[in-house]
Order: sequence, then C-alpha cells, then structure tokens
Amino acid sequence: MDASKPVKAAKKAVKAAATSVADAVTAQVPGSPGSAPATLEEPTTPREPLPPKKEQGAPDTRTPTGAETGLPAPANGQQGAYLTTATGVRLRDTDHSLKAGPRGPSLLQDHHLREKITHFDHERIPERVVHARGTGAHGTFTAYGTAESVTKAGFLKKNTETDVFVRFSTVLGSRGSADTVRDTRGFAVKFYTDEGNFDLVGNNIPVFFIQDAIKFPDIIHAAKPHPDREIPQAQSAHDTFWDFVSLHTEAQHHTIWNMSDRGIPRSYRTMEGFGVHTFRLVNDAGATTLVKFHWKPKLGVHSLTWEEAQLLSGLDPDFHRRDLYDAIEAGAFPEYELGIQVFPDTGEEAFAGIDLLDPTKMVPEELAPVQPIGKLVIDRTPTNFFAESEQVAFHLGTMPPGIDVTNDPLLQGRLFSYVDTQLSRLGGPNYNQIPINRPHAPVNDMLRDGFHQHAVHGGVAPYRPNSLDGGNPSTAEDGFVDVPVIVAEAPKIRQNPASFDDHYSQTRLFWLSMTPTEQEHIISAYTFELSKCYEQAIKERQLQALANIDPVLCRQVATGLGLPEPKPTVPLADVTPSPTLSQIGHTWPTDGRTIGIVVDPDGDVDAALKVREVVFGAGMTPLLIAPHGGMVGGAPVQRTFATARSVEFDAILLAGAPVPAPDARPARDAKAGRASATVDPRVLLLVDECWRHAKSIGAWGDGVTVLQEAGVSGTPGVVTANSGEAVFGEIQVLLGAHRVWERFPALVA
Ligand code: HDE
Repeated sequence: MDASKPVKAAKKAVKAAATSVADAVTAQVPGSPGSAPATLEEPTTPREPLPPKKEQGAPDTRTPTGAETGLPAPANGQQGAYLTTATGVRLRDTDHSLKAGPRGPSLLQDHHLREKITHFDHERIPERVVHARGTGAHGTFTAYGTAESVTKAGFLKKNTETDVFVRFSTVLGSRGSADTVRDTRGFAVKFYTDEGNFDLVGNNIPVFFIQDAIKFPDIIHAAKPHPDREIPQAQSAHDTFWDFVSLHTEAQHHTIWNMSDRGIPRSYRTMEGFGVHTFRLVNDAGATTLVKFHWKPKLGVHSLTWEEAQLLSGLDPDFHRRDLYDAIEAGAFPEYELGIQVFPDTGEEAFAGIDLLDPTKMVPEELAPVQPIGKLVIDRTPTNFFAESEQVAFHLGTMPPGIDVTNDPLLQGRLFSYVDTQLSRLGGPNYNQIPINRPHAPVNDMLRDGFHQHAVHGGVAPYRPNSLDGGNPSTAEDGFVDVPVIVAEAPKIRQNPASFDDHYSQTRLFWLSMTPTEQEHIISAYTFELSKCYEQAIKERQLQALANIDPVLCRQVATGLGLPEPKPTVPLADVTPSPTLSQIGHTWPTDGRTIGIVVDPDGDVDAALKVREVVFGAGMTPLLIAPHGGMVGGAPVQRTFATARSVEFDAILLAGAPVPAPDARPARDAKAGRASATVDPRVLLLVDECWRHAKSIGAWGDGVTVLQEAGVSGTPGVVTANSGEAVFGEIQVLLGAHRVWERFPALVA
C-alpha cells in the first residue's frame, strides 16, 4: 500500500481550491467534521443531505435476512431536503412548542413536541457491562489460503475477500472514560463471511485473569469503581482490584501484562490481538487441529509512556479513537496479519507441557511460531457511531463451519454470556437484524417475532419437519460441524485440573523476557498502582505474589512502597525467556505518525513549509505549531503555543526559535510559567516533555538554539543538521524504533 497517495491527492486539491484557512485545513489535515466546509452564513436553500466524508463506510444495505438490496449506504440514512416527523410529515417549525398564546402554557396536543422529546428521552441504551468504551471501523480481510489444510472455513480459502467490522475497546471504563488508561484492550472482529458471520472476540493480551467463567463477575466487580463512591473510574489502581488479584493468584499473569507497556498502547494501530482461548479447526476431510489466533499489526507493537497516558486522559481523552479515524482519513490504513499457532489435536489438549485449556497460559512463539493466514486492512470509518460501534453485537458462538470451540471453561461461559447481555443492551432477541450485525449470507432461521422484529417472515410453518411450507428450510450437509469430541466419563464436580494450579511460571517468564527498559516500566507501574491502595495488608499480599515471580521485581516495588521484601513461598520457576514478547529492539514502518513543526513567523518559514511537504510525502501528518492561529507563510496553523501539547506528537521539529508570544504570560496560560527571555516558554515545555518521553527531536537553523536553552543538545535522539529535510530523514529512522530509550539507560538489579 502506498499510504502517501491519498495525502498527495489531498494536497493537489488544496492547490486547486484553497482560498481560505478552513478549506486548506479540511483538505490536508484529517479530522474536519463534515464532508464540506461550513459556510459563514446559515444556508437557506433546501438541498438533499450532504454525501458522507470520503473515508466513511457504513453497514452493507442488506435486508434483515441478509439479502443484498443494491442500494447505496445513504439509503439507510436521512432522506429528502425537508424536516419531517418520524412518520415523514413535513414540518414548518421545530423551534416553538404549540402554546396557548406566546406567553401561555404548552398544549398537550403538540404531537411534534411530544415526539421530539419522547424520542430524546429514550436515546440511551445500557452501555456494555465491560468494554463500554470502544470504537469501531470497517475493513476487508483477505485470506492467504495458508489455513486451507486445517479448516474448511470458506473465508480462509486463498484470496477470498471478506468485509469486516472491528471494534477496539478498554475493559473497565464507562462509555465516556478516557482512551489511554492502564487497562486491557478489546480487539473484536466481525467477519461477514458467505457462510455466516464469524466473531473473533479477542483482547490485546494473550492470557486472562481467571480460568473459569464463573469468576468473571467477581474480577469485574473488583476492578470496576468501588460500589459506594463509584470511584476510581477506569482504573486498576485501587484496593478492590489488588485485593482480588493478590488473593486470586491465577490473575497474576494477566496482571503483569497490564502493568507492562502493553497496558498503555500508543494506538490501536500498534497493538497485537489475541483470541486467548484455544479453538478447534476442522478441515474438509473432518480432521481437527487446535489453534490460537493472533493479530499482528504492520506498524509493530508500541506503547505510550505512563506520564503521556496520564496527560492524555485530560488533554485528549479520545486519543485512540482520533488516531484511528485520522489515520484512515489520511490514507494510512491500519493493517494486521491474522495468524495461527497450530497444535496437534491429540486428545491431551496440551503443547510442550502447556495446558491449552488454561486461559492464563500462552504458548511462546519460539515454541509454536505464528503462521500468517490472512491480512486485515481497516479503511473506512463509521458513518454513525451509535448505529455501528454501539449497536455492533459480538458473540463468541458466532462461527462458520470449520471453526469450533474447546472445553476451556472460560470460553464455555462466554458462549452463554454474549447473547444474554445483548438481550438487555439491545432490547430483545432480534439484535442480529440491526444493520451492523446483519450477516452477508442468507438467513433462514425459525426464530420468530419478539421486540424490534424487522423481518417479514412468510409461510405458516416455522418448525421442522413441515409439509406446509414445502419442507423449507432444509438442514444442510455442509452446515456447521460440532466436532464429535469424546467427553470422558467423569464425576460431576466443581474442580479445576491440577495443571491450572501453576500461577507463577509464565508470569516469571514474561518478566524475564522483558528488556531492562521494559522492566523499569513494570516496576514503576506496580509501585504506582499499589501506592494508590489504602490497605497495607493488600500491598503486602501483592508483594508476596511479586516475590513468587521474581526477587528483583519484588525488591524494587517493596522499596518504592517502603515495605519489607518478603521471601518467595513457592520455588521460582526455571523458565526460558521468550524474546518475542518484548516490544523493543525492532524497526517498523512509520505510516500515519504525527509530527509537530514549531514555526517562527519571523524566521525561516519557507524551510518549515518545505519540511511539512516532506512529512506529508512520507505518509505522516505534520501539524504546524505557531504563536498564533490563522496562516503562516500561506499555510494553515493547526496548533498555537497555547493549544499544543507534546503528547499528541510522535516527534517534534524546531524550525525556528520563536520569541515569547503576547499570550506567554502565566496569568493567562499556566504553561508559560517557566521564565525564558528568548524563546516562548511553551516551546521549551514541548521540548522538555518530548525529551522525557524518549521522543526524537530535530532542529536546524535558529531551532538549534531552542535545544540549547532547553538543555537537551547532544543527547541521544536529538538531531541537528543543515537542512530540515536532512533532520527529518534522521528523525524518520529514529521513529522506526518508536522511542529513543538509549536516552535513559536502564539497569534493573
Ligand atoms: Fe468478554 N464480554 N467476557 N472477554 N469481551 C463482553 O459482551 C465475558 C473475555 C471481550 O466490542 C460482554 O457484548 C465473560 C475474554 C471483548 O462489543 C459480556 C467472560 C476476552 C468484548 C462479556 C469474558 C473477552 C467483550 C459485554 C469470562 C478476550 C467487547 C458486552 C468468561 C478473549 C466486544 C458484550 C465489543 C464483551 C462476557 C472474558 C473479550 C458481558 C462472561 C477472555 C473484546 O458478554
């Protein structure tokens, strides 16, 4: 994919048509709200609804029973030029209720008032119990054909293209919570295959907190805000969470992933996805294979720093949504490969001594490599958040022939929960008829009636066998395969297999697989979170769990908490680290990154604008940062010194040394608090923050003096050269590794 193509096209459009700041911003930098710029005057000429924005997708216009209508997507949206009631009657006025005289009471007969208010009163539906905060987008999955030998699923046959809808989410927070909190992320994909939908409902962490679904309400109650004060929102840094995971030590493996950088992804585009459970595939010949599903992002796995995550929660709580939508709009389409780890289905349901039914265990890639089976490209944003991201309903049991479940007790409970939750969330049993959930395959079930029934079923015999509807529907020889796995004769008991008792070996494996830099982050995350607990006993109990993972980890956290370091109560596991678990030490494409360019209107503006073009050409988004809004050198300014903050940039370029702007006064802008005689103090703050977040920083010409004033000259990842292009060339290379960790040597001992 040439990510820069749409960007180039947008640039041409600007040259042709940019007559105002609004036009220029709309055409080049993603994020403008409408498909046409707003006019200064209120438009008064009736016209049809505007077309969607170029990057917007929508659910296929299928009937409730999966038939193609051939209609364009806007057919599902508002129609005509005039305001109407819900029943299509045109209205003259929607701003005044019908009253007994201008000062009189409103009349009960005002059906428009009542319709409008009543509908508004019912606009909300229950948010998801977990994963309430999320965001979705459309894409296409193309199969490589490499899974054909293990599954008969048609969508995995070579070169088959399948429409998908993806929803990314956090777990703990409410719908309006911040994107960048420390949490697990959901990675749910609905494939609209020709053989019915397939929902792969995964997370960005390959293991789970608990081994049995019956404990799900318990872990979630513990992690959600306290029931009395309903705080803290979207956090695990509180007593009930740590109470549960320290008492319930099977949760320790998932918890260390959350405390690692995986708990604060940079972007949904730089996040892995995992099906977590082991699934059973069945091929055309009926042979079965056990697999674990993995999503691998093309851009690599990258994270925020903890300070960035915290700042973003306030400065841009929508950071991940915005990043996803802006990247799609800029043509930097997020890409992931779907892969499988393959295990022989020998009946033991274990591989290399790892119990494949235990969802707190993963299989290191060094032991079972992930084999790519297809590619997902996300290339369309939703047209309507509620209709698509909110109403999409995933269910683990939505599977086409060729994919089946295993006895993982967590998976088994999920098979019940997802349908059940939609009944109250989406108001009844017909949620699969909502446009975003409609299959792209013919639906002929014998389910009838119920709230919000959109299908108009014909016939008189919704039962089988029947002779009155000609025997329709028939059962199919090539239908879903329930693999006839032998269920051992066994007592009816509430008990786990003994292998589930090992809670620490893979937790230790994860710790030992991290680089020292990543270990520093883990230590700091545990210390931060436990410091937020009130109860000493809970901190001590969790320290005991850390002692069973690793003495160094335990000692460092104990030091931070000011508590003694306990001795392990179980022998430390002798494990082989898995370097593939580390995020550091590779280089990756940089598509869709955001580069801040500080420009001084009194300096060399041309050089800044030249670099801006180069950044666009490299498939990234440059944002001009200037002392004031409007235009600089004929180009639109995206951020003023008052509005810019380091956390939205992956790197910054200093194209000048702007003197303090008129608003650089602490009385007006607290960020201007650091005194500086020569450079605007907000620019120094920008440099400070980027520097301590290990981001690369470039400067040329007068910009070099800013580095000196900020005291960062000559440190790793701080680049100077003769021209902006040369500086950006080096920055691009540094960005490939995501951060400049060499700036902060790590030594965990
Ligand atoms: Fe979920 N989970 N879950 N979960 N889950 C839901 O379903 C549940 C689990 C996951 O974007 C709910 O429609 C139980 C593991 C994602 O809409 C609910 C158990 C994994 C999403 C539910 C688990 C997940 C959900 C809430 C333990 C990773 C968001 C709303 C047995 C493999 C999907 C809804 C979306 C959502 C139940 C454990 C992933 C309540 C009982 C393990 C990505 O049904």
